[in-house]
Parts: sequence; C-alpha cells; structure tokens
Amino acid sequence: MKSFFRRILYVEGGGRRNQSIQDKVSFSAKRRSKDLFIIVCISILLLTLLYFLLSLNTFTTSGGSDATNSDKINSDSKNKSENSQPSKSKISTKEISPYSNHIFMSTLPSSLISDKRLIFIGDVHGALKELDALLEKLDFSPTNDHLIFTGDLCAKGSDSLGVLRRVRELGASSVRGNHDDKVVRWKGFLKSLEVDNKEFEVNSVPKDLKIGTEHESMARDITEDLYETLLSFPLILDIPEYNLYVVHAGLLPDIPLTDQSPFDIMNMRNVKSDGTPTKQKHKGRGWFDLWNQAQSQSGNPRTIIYGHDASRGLHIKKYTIGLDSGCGSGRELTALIWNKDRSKCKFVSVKCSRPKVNLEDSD
Ligand SMILES: [Mn+2]
Repeated sequence: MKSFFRRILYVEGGGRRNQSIQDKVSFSAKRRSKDLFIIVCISILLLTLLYFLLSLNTFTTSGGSDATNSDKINSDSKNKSENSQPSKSKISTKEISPYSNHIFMSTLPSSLISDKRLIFIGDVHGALKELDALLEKLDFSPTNDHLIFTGDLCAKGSDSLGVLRRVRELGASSVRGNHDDKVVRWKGFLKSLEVDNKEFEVNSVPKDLKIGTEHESMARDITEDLYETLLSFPLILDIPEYNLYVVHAGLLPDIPLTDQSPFDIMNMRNVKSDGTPTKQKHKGRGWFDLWNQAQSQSGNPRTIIYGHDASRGLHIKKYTIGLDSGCGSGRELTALIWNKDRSKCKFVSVKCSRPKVNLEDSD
C-alpha cells in the first residue's frame, strides 16, 4: 500500500524530474493509470456501501406500512431513537367516509355535572351483563349520576345492541369509537341504497367497509333510534369545567383541535418518530407521552380520558387516563368515579367473560 502511494507521488513529481528517460516515463504512466483505475473502483465501492447504509437507516426509522416480525425485533433499537423528541406531528391522510356523519366535538352540558357524580366507563364491547354488574357495583342512580363512555360500545361481545339500548335508556354520554364508527358507516351505506337494504352489488361497497363483518350485521339489525344514538356521540367530548377531553383513542398536542384527523382520534395508539400517528402497538411511542409532556409546559393543561388501548390496560398518567382494561378480550371493565381532586378519583372494575367474537386488539 505504501509503495502504491509512493509510486503515484513519484510519478507526479518524477514526470518533471525525469523527462529525458522516455521509456521509464511511459512505463510509469501505464502503472499510474492502472493505479488510478483501482482508486476509482475502490471509491465507487465505498460510495455504494455508504448509500446502502444510509437507505437501511431510513427504512428502519420510518417503518413500512405493515407490521412484520422484523419490526418487533427492531423495536428495542428503534425505541432508543424514538425516546428523543419527535419531529412535528402529522395527521393521517385517511379520507373521511361520506357515510361517517360524525359530530366532531360536543360540550357536556353544565347541568349534567353540577350536582351529579360523573362516572367514566371504558370500552364495553357489547358486554351487557358486565355493564349491568358494574352499574350495580357502582350503586348507580340515574338521578344522582351521569355516565360517560369512552366509545367502542359495539363489537366483540354478545349483545352490542343491548349495550346501546342500555346507554340510551340511561341518558348516558359517549364518544365514538372505531368499532362504533364502522357500524355507523355500514348503516349509512345501507340507507343510501334506494330499493332494498339487504341487496347490494359487491363492487358498490365502499373500500373502507368489510363485507361479512359483525359491523355489517349490526348495521342491518340496528333500529333507527339506536342508530340516532350512535350518531349523537361526538369524536371529542369537551368538559371545560374540569379541563377534560374525552376521546376514544387520542389527540396530538401540537395540532389545533379542529385540524386533528377523525381517523386518528378514533384509532391512534402511538406516534412514530417522524410524527405520524399509528394504531400499531409496536411502533413509536404512546401518544400520551407527547400529550403529558406538552401539558406540563402549558399554562392551561388539559387531561384526556380515553379507551381503545386494551393492551396497555388501565393506564394512568398526570394528564391522561386510559380506561380500556380489556373487557373486549375477557379481562375487565373499568369505571372511574371522577373527582376534581385527582387523588380522590376512584376506579371500580368487574371481570368480563371471554367474548364470542375475538377480534384482535390491533383493530
Ligand atoms: Mn377501539
């Protein structure tokens, strides 16, 4: 290697010092061009290697759209980079279905909370018996208490319509969950069919609806009054008296409330390192970390009560309270008896039986 560079340097200077020795110069020129060719080859190899390493790094930090085993394997190393401050949040670009018919935000009437005990309940998922057992354990009284559900009243359990009926009878509040939303969209589509709700061309079904799901069958069976009840539940419920928001999944702290995506509000669990929300559990970090971080620096902090994240279970932080303790997968149904003095808040749970329809939590 030493002689290789010396040879190049020698010829560089030697060209001037030994011009009279023609054949030596000619021989050296050949050697020099051969050496330069080797240098160019090595440079190309190094640049290719550098490019490969850079593109590999980009892939592992941004992640693909599908969860794979390699995502799980890489999660430890990824979490290190994701513990640093992510770039500014982005909302998902999922289009809103024309059958969504959602109310973006409502404010809980002050009259409902002035003299009443406020009770928040996590994702019921059609578990009517368990809901009734919880109400009994809470010593619930319609005149003294007001119930607020975190959404996903429907799907997975055996009596989703029964749960909706009960929620309507009790005059309870709720936000819309991702499963409730699927029922609403199916119902909206079926209602749009002019002649017969039972028949449709497979090709005419919007891409965001899956045929043969329990959401479709619920939409076929739901009565008009229960559909109206579902429609009345907003994506965000504002309770300004207690600086509370209720949503099904989550909110991003650095995007104005009205600009947040309905899909994200009902589906997100984590935020990836590039600021994009995701419903996947193994990518990025919990959205609530970003929310808590932002509220701790805010002069007017807001607390969010939410559901949806059964895999994390009851998840209590200073400015976020996750209430989905997995009734939809046979674990528990949890209620929070609110008190503006957070140290006096109480949690009450009942056991849930394993549901007949066992959808994945990730949905
Ligand atoms: Mn959900």
